[in-house]
Amino acid sequence: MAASKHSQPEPGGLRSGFIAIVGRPNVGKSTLLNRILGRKLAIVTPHPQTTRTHLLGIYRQPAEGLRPAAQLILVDTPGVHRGKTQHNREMLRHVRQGLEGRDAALLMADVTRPFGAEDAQALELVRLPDAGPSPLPVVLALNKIDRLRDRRELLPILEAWKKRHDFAALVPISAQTGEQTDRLLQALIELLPQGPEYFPEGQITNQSDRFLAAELVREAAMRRLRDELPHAIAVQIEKLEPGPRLTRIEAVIYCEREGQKAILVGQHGEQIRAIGIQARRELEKHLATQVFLGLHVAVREQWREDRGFLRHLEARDGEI
Ligand SMILES: Nc1nc2c(ncn2[C@@H]2O[C@H](COP(=O)(O)OP(=O)(O)OP(=O)(O)O)[C@@H](O)[C@H]2O)c(=O)[nH]1
Ligand SMILES: [Mg+2]
Repeated sequence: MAASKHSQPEPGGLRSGFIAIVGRPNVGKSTLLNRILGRKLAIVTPHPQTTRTHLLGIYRQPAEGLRPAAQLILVDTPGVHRGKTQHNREMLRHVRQGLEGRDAALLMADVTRPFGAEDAQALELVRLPDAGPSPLPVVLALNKIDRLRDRRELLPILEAWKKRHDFAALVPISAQTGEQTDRLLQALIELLPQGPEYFPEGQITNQSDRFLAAELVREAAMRRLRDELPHAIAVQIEKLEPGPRLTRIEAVIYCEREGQKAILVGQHGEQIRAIGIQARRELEKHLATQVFLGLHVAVREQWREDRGFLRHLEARDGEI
């Protein structure tokens, strides 16, 4: 098996497979997914623990020159962290599921931050995924190089990482500017076996519009909030009705306390109105249609410990 895994595809053959992106919160996993796909699919905010489930993004490369035809399915996952709530545990379960049965893993680290416990935990997860006995090839992306004052700072960071694992490749990148992301992409495609087209032409994700709509509302809200509040919200889509000229969406933003609700709504409803405007703009881009967005705010105490509510959220927003 292992030998055929990395065999060259036959002429005209397709390289295809799944690669999970794993790393501590806030390293830029979702930014990289969007960069490679060339469109916004995963939400991005300045807050850690933005991504809460795993999400597939399907990238296609036509054969050109030395480049093989490829279908690379990237799996974005929640940041590996040490939170203790039921919700935190569910997020970690999504990281493990994101790694299950994949062809390789892409570990991401942030060159502006020292190696920490969460990096070690992420490395441990990709090194020994529950999925199986044979080790996955792991590529390391050292992200945010645009923030280094001097590129020579990279050398000791690279050396230290090389000692931690026998990586299939190490690539310094900037997911934000796109620097070296193509090189990284080609290193990932190199690892893919010859395989089938897993998804039909045109499909870019496994997630439904309902899921993506909830994510875009959550992104708009998280971007306007500070401190602990971004982590205390959850979004559920109550209605998503496509019409000939307009899609009607009703969404509920849940928070945990009345005081948080007051902040979310803002004075005279200013905050919730601003969230709505931002979310509607993103939804219209994503759905390529006009959108009417109705937003409601509700309190659900301790929802992060409420297994039933967490399941309910996931089931309602689930995959297609
Ligand atoms: N300067 C710089 N900022 C970046 C880069 N990549 C991502 N960011 C920023 O880092 C923050 C986190 O990015 P995300 O893509 O949400 O990170 P993530 O790893 O998906 O985070 P979680 O979903 O919380 O695990 C955002 O503010 C991004 O704009 C980069 O290459 N350079
Ligand atoms: Mg993310």
